Amino acid sequence: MGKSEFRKPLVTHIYTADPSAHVFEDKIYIYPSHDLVNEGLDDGKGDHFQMKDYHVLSLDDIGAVCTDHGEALHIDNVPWASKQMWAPDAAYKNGKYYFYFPAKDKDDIFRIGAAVSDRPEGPFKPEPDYIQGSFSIDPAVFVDDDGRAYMYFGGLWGGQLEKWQTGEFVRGEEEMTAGEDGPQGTQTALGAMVAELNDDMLSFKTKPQEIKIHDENGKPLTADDKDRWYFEGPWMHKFNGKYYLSYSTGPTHYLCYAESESPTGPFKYKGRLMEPVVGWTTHHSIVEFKGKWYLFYHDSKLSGGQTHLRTVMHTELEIAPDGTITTIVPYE
Ligand code: FUB
Repeated sequence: MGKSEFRKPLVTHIYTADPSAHVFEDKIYIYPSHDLVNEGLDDGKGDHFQMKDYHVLSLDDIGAVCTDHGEALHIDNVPWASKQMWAPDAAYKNGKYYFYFPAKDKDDIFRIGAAVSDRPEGPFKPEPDYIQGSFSIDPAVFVDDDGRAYMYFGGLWGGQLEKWQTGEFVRGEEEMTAGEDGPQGTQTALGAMVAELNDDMLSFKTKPQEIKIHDENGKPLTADDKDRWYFEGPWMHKFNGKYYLSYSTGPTHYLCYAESESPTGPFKYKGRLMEPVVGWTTHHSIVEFKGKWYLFYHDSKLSGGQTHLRTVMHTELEIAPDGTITTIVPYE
């Protein structure tokens, strides 16, 4: 398939975003957010993202018609959650499919929940409480070749990551502008968090630790390095034995990636994965299918640029033997 055949909405009957793609049962399953039209304010704190449920999509093959398997989980069935079901992910282990999702709890604090199914498309049965020790948004679960599973998570501003710098949630002033309570200027930027999961895939084995991304001189990226800093949307892929953490830079709208010898880092910044798309957020996943690599991502073109009404799509990636990814220019 050429570039023009890719890079089109996978479905148009609903708005979808934040696609986490995995190969299960020889098909590509896509776990997106389900964007809804709403009156929420675009205030930099994400209040216009008021999602209430998840649909699972799948592709039998590249170029096939995308199937919507319908609602896989609704917020009304999650006892601990109050609102804002944001970017999810899924994993397979021990004969079960695990679905991970962030939502605000009854105290307006983002937590990460888990739900289980026998089928990749769900429906998923949520656990009664969120994963203890979890916080912030955008879970991405990576199961390594040795069977160990890691959850990457965390997002700034509306995702509340900077409110956890002391290890406890510090609410801050209501009128505070998004990001004011995080590191500034030449201070070290905050990183994504990583925690190893227990074999039950429903609890943390290790306390979440912050991932540092270093520049070409071995120095951690700083808060003013906004073309390269970590903002949200972590994803992990392994290529030729090395680990690649990719992520969104938020206000500068890039997708970037960094390389490590270990799934928990430290990582060295390696490059830009994708130039900005129409819309504010970029959020992606990377998956290998039948010997080729694909990027799943979203833009806001279908909704005329409304930042909270997005559509998932995919394209092929070119990865060199040393892990370097050719930067995607989305509309070329
Ligand atoms: O979909 C809501 C939020 O927008 C996600 O959690 C972020 O990654 C951004 O895409």
